Amino acid sequence: PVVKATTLFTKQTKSIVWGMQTRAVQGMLDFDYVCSRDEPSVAAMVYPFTGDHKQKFYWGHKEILLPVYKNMSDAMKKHPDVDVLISFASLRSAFDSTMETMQYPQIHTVAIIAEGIPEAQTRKIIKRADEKGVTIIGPATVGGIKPGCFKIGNTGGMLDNILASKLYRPGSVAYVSRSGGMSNELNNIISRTTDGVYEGVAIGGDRYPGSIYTDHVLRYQDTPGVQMIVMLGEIGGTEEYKICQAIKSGRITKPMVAWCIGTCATMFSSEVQFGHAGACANQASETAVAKNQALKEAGAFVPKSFDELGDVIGSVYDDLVGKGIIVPAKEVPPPTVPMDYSWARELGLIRKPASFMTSICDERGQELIYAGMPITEVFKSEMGLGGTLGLLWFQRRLPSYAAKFIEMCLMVTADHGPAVSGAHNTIVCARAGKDLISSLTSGLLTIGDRFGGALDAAAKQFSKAFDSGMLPMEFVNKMKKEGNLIMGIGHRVKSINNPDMRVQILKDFVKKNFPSTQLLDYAMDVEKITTAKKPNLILNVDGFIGVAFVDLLRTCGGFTRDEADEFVEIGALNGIFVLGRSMGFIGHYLDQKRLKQGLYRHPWDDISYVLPEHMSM
Ligand code: Q5B
Repeated sequence: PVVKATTLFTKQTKSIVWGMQTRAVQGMLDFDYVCSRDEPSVAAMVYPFTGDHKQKFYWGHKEILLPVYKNMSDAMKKHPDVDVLISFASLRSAFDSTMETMQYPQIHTVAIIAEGIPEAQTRKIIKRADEKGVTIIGPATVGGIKPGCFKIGNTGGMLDNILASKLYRPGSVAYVSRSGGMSNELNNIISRTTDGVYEGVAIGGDRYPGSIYTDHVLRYQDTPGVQMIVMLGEIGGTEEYKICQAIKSGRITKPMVAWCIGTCATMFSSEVQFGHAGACANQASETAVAKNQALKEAGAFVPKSFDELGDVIGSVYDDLVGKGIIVPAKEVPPPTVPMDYSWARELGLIRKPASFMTSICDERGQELIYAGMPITEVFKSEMGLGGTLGLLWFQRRLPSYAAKFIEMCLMVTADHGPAVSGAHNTIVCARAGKDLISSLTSGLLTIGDRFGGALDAAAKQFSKAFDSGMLPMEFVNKMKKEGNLIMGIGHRVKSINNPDMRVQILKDFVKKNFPSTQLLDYAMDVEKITTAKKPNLILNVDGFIGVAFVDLLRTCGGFTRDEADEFVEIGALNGIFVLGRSMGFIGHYLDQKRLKQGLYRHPWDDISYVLPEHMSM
């Protein structure tokens, strides 16, 4: 096999990240920045599922753009200085993409993060890597870190952890572990007991890791900056014995602290498979206890238990400092990296006034919440459309008669034929070739005082008169004297001789179910007076819903008087007509499209042209 590099990462190392892992890339860039690197360690990303484009990242306080390539060949061609590939490819695509990566001689190191790659594929990757002189880190790993130089993906955790473990500058201790999680624990232990980590690699938990303990330990032995080595082995496999051999043969001369985790396996009567695929002892020599014993006998510093690992690392380090082999460097504070807004917020370090406030619906959690009620509960309680509207418009779980009344209002206002202003507009718009939303809104925009939008005004006028103790006759006369129409009174086609059944249906229900109908009774007394003047001056559908709704809000028990008045004030009641009639307008739109109706042009004979006479000077 071709000889592999001893130094995998420097302060100039550039990498390509395979996969759209923007958080991991930002983590690498933040690490680079606190390490005072001159340039980001990520040159580009490769993601086959989008076209070539650029992604925005932060470099300290500045925003920068990194290229994303669809094809690996383009990325390699454009970035010949890259020699590391970090693969976030899934367990399904990692094999093909790693094999492709190794076609490019510029690549010396590949980190494979994916877990669950078939062992047969990993073995092919290892064979090809040996032929090409490529160091593989992984699969099934978080990667590795070289303080001051380079960080693979998510290794070392978030920036606060990197800072706490002083991973922004090199120490004298290099480590190798299988587990990515435990590598972070080693970062912590080593930073607390020594001058810090020089380099750390997690080789991954698979039975066939792309590189083994020995590969890295021998690299560390040959790296001048490394003064002591830590190996965190584990139950399963026999790789640790190669280290024993290397110590005994004198290939490893630097002090070596070692511990194999999984010693508790001996407490079980049968064989234990730990979390990693390779973490199972198939024979006595593969147990953690046997390997720890062998390492100790070979001359490694082996603690009595994992708890004492830090103490042993600390005492070996102190000894090296005492001998003058390690001279701790002066601490230089790293440059500061601004904290991400979302993280700072999560930690409660900052606050910002929200631009929006909302109180009816919350979709952020596991379940959608309507005014405090989870959507599953909304359905379980069978509150229907009326109850749902009660939650979203009035923020109350309304009594079932109220929910039913709302539903009836929506049903009776759903449509009143093609001739009414709104439906007419919707139809004309649809026939002009417009889409559903344009046609619908064209109809909705006609709703106002004269057509369909008199509910709130009727509620206000009638309740004001009633609350001030005005007699119905006084109210009618006052409005007449002031030259004002009474909102909710009058209809173009309906009259006492042609009663509006919609109003009749609602009246029957309200009379039977509402606790009180004071305002409705008052409005009906007004109607007696107006219809005596003219039979079409009935309490129309807008007026009926308006006054009945006031009775409902005031007497259903769910609202204070102020709250009830506020809903009328802010125009909630016209919403009932708008919502109901939207059903009809959509129906008219679909109808016109289905009937393939062409462009409408109003006939001339139906228009009276009243232009001014031609004027001569
Ligand atoms: N007079 C609705 O008027 C209409 C009077 C009045 C006192 C009144 C008119 C009106 C208030 C607004 C209102 C909702 C324009 C209507 C709806 C939905 C719909 C529609 C559909 C659907 C009808 C004749 C005489 C005059 C007037 C007097 C009229 N209204 N006096 N208070 N409110 N109402 N809108 O028939 O002495 O002869 O000069 O504006 O509630 O939109 O189906 O079509 O479901 O789609 O054109 O049901 O009432 O009457 O203007 O010729 O007046 O009655 O002062 O008196 P008309 P006009 P005088 S429901």
